[in-house]
Amino acid sequence: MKHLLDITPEVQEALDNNKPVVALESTIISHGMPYPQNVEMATKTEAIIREQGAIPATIAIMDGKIKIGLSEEDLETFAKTEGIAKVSRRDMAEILATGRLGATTVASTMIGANLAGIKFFVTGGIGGVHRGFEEHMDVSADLDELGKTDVVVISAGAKSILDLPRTMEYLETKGVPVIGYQTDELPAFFTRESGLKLASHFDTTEEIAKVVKMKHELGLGGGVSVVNPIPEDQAMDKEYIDGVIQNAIDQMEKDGVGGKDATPYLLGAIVEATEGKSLKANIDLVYNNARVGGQLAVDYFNL
Ligand code: PSU
Ligand code: MN
Repeated sequence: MKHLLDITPEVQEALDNNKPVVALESTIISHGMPYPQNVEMATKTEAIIREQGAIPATIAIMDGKIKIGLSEEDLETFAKTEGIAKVSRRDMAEILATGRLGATTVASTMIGANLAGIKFFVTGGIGGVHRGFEEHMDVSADLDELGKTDVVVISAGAKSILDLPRTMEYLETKGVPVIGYQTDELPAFFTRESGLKLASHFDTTEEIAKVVKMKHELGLGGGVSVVNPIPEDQAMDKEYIDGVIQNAIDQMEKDGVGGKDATPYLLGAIVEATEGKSLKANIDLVYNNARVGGQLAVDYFNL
């Protein structure tokens, strides 16, 4: 299916010569943040990956191809075009077949990265088991993708819009290592703590690179979740943000929103309720993930 990929020459050259490449997603641009902060975030994240010595490859669907590496113009398009499809595994074939623009989630970015041969992927937060699972059974396709697609995803954990204990149980069932970077606790995106202890944690990216290498040698398949807490001075007050999130979930239920619209709805409501404070934290934690993810990719290729 290589004909379905449109890889930039720079990324292809890096892949051919065993140089570190780091994938980035486009749903965070089109549906995760408002314009113009989203395009600034996307551009600077790519620059930070480069500073670490790796090549960034933002992934999206355009013109019937999975684009691996976007131009500045493409980033701008994904940042400001209204109505771009949010594409998870389920939606990929349709959006490719109809030639529409598609912003890739963690799940579909992992699929694109894996098809291209990219082993590392930096984002903000991953999807998970939504609160109220017993009623609506909303589990992000990101979790199943982590269970089967061999890409390392570096994030700041998952937002407490999700049911974090059930998210961890699900990942354990799927055999996904969740590795803390300089923390023994699952970070909850805006905050460093969730109260959930991790089975695995390391203080250096070199040690994590060795674990990833061993997993590849074992041929186990499936992904790895590396979780990197938001820096202390950028973290939000836990009680404050938990209150904002609870209000957003209550309002969402009243508005009858669910399915694939749930996550974008909640992200938007949180930015609004915090008057942009959450947006700043969100952007800062992506930069922090880009530093750690870029370093991890470089360390892996130096082993
Ligand atoms: N969490 C965030 N920001 C995001 C997302 C999640 O803090 O932008 C996006 C990612 O693209 C993730 C997707 O893959 O939402 C999950 O959506 P869903 O819950 O519908 O699977
Ligand atoms: Mn869902």
